[in-house]
Amino acid sequence: MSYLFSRSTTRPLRAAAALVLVFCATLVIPAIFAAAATPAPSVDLNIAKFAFAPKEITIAPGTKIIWTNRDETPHTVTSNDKSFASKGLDTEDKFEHTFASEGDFSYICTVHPFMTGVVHVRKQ
Ligand SMILES: [Cu+2]
Repeated sequence: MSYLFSRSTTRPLRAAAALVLVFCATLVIPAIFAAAATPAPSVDLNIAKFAFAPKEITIAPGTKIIWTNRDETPHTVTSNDKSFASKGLDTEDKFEHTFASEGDFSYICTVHPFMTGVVHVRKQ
């Protein structure tokens, strides 16, 4: 009698456990793909005619800026607080930096210090 009783109760339990597993999988699997399919936002910024273009920009935290030197002359992207600094960038060289936290980040080209730019990082 006890054998019959245990058999009749484990079956529904197993079925319930299987349902819970399937339910969790339907929640977790799409979340994994969504996370993988959402890259960090990025913004392209040019260095052209001895200027950063745009010279001033506002972005959200976590955004990556990619500078590309469009001039025939080498330039750098060097922050005044030294939180980021490129090497000398030749024509079409790129430099990227991701801004994790809020703040105002001014930068210059160390070869031509009259070239200035500023990145404002603000929650939007
Ligand atoms: Cu320069």
